[in-house]
Amino acid sequence: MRIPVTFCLLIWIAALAVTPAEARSCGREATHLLRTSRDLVKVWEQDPDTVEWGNFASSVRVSPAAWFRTADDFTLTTDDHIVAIEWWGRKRSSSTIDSVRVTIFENEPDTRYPVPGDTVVYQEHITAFTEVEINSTPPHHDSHYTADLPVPFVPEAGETYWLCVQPIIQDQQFWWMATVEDDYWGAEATFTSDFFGVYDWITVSEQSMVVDYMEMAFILWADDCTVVEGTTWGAIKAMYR
Ligand SMILES: [Ca+2]
Repeated sequence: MRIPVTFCLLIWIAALAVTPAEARSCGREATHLLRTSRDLVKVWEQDPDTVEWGNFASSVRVSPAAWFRTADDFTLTTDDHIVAIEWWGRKRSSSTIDSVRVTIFENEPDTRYPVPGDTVVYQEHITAFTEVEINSTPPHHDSHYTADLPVPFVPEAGETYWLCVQPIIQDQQFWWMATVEDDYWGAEATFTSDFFGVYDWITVSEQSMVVDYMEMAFILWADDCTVVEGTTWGAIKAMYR
């Protein structure tokens, strides 16, 4: 017996109508990292160095006004939608982070070493984040931070970008924590600051008198709907190193 095409179409539409919403949403409606980690995919991972505890200034101090920017590079092989990030850092116990400015720059390869370019491709302020202390050496405290991005960042596949994380602090300082050597990728972290009169990006080791080489600790999470199989951190690492 032949079954009419229109009948089959009606059956298919009816099946879609009874499919649970979460099965079709593909995680896009649930982007809070701590609640829905099963819906997110780790696409970039530079873990913190909890042996040396290296760090470098990266923040906006409200009073007296000063800014410090440390940035590190990354790339993704597809246009994954980056919806959440993790980072680690140090601050004094008396300091409270008001919000966190996340800036992503284009890459500028045509200088004596790669640095962030003039073009800002993403900038948002995070007002909701988690802060979990992992080490205490008073008056300093090292913590692990987790946050959703207010707006997803959609990179162009294969492009290199620079991430800068700057907590906004009233009267103190924040230092972004360094990553382990095994997770080094691309170029060394770079730095600028009006406080130090450094307005052109230079490497952290060039700015510092005590740091030989440094890259920063951060993790990028993508919405699982946008991740293509084989494009996770491990695959990228194997491809480029
Ligand atoms: Ca790097």
